[in-house]
Amino acid sequence: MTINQNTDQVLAALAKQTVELPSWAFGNSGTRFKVFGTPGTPRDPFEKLSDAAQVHRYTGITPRVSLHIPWDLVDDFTELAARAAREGVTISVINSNLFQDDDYKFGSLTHADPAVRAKAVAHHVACLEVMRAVGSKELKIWLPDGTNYPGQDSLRARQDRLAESLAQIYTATRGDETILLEYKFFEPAFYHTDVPDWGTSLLHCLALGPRAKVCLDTGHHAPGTNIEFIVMQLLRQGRLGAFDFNSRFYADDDLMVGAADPFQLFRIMFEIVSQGALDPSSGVNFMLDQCHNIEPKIQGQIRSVMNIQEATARALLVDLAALGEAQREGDVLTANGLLMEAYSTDVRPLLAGLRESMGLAPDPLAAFKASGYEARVAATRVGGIQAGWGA
Ligand code: PSV
Ligand code: MN
Repeated sequence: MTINQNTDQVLAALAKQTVELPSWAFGNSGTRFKVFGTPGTPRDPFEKLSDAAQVHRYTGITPRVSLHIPWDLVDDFTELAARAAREGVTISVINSNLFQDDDYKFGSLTHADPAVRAKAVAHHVACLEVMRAVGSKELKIWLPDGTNYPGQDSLRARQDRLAESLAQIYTATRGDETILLEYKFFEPAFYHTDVPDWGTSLLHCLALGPRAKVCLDTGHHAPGTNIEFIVMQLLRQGRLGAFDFNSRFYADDDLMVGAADPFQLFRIMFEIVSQGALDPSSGVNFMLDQCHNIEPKIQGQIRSVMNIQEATARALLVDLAALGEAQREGDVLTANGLLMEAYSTDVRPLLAGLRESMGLAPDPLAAFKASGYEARVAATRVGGIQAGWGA
C-alpha cells in the first residue's frame, strides 16, 4: 500500500490550517451534578482571551476566538478587541444564547408568543452589533427550542414561526455577514427539537439565502451516524459553514475532539481534504466547542488542536491517485487499504518538523507546561469570581 509521497504539498496544506477556539472552554464547566473550580481560571472575557492566546502561541494555528453572548459581554468591545490584538488573536464568531432566560421556557425563536420571539430576534440584532464592534463576520445560532411531550405544541407551527424569526435576523445582517445555523437532535428538549438535523438546518439556510450556512457540531448526532457523509453533502451544496469539533462517548459530551473516536475524525478530515475544503478560501470555519471539566483547560485545548492536526495530516497522506484507480476498478480491499495505510501512519514527526519550520517548539504541550504560565495565573488571578458556565 502507498501513501501520498508529496510531503511539500502536505506541509503546505497543514501550514494554512487554522482552528478557532471557544472562549467558554477556558472558564469552569461541569455537568449538572458539579462544576469544579480550577486555580487560575479566568474571571472575565479579557483573561479568557489571554488563555486562548497561549494556545495560539504554542500551536501557531489558533489565531481566532469565538465569544458567547451574554457570557462574554463587556462594557467596551473595542477594548476587548484591542486586548485580543495585543495577545496576537482576533475575535471571530459570535454565539447567541437562547437557553438561559426564563422567557424561553417554551421556546425562543419558535415561541407561540410574538413578544418572546421579538425578544429573541432582538438578542441576535444585539449580537450583530457586538460583531460590528469587534470586526467579526459570523453569527452562530444554536436553537435549544423543542418540546418534551407529544402534543405539547404544533410541530408545523413552530417551524413556520422559526422561519419567520430567522428571516428577520437574516434581514438585519449586512452583505458580508454570515449566519451559521447549528443543529442538535436532542437536549434540552427531549421529544423533539426544532432544528434537529442537518437537513432541517439546510432547508432553513436555503430559504434564507447564500449567507446562511450549516454548523456541524460533531457531538450532536445519534450514535452510529455517518458524519462524514453529512460533511460531504453540505460541502457539495456549498453550505458547510463551520464545525463545532468535540467528541462524545454517550450524549453531547463536549470532550476533546479525537479522544473518543480518532478514526471518525480522520474520516471527516478526509472528506474535507479530498474536496479541497481545508483551504481557508473554502470558507469553512474549523472551531472547537468543548468543555474541560476535569483536565487543565489550556492543555486540553492544545491537545485538541494537535488531535485535529494529526487527523488532517493523515487525511492528506491518502494516495488519492491510487485510491481513484482502485475505486474505478472496484478493488474494494485496495481502496480501503489505502485509507487505512494513511490512517496508520505516525504523523507526529512530520508535525514536529512543521512546527519547527514555523519557529515553534516541536511539542506544544511540553513547551506550554514548561513556560510556567499555569502557576503564574494561579498566583495572580486571586479574588473576583471565576468565569464559568452561564457567566
Ligand atoms: C449546544 O449544545 C452547543 O453545542 C452550542 O454550540 C452552544 O452554543 C454551545 O454548545 C455552548 O457550549
Ligand atoms: Mn456546538
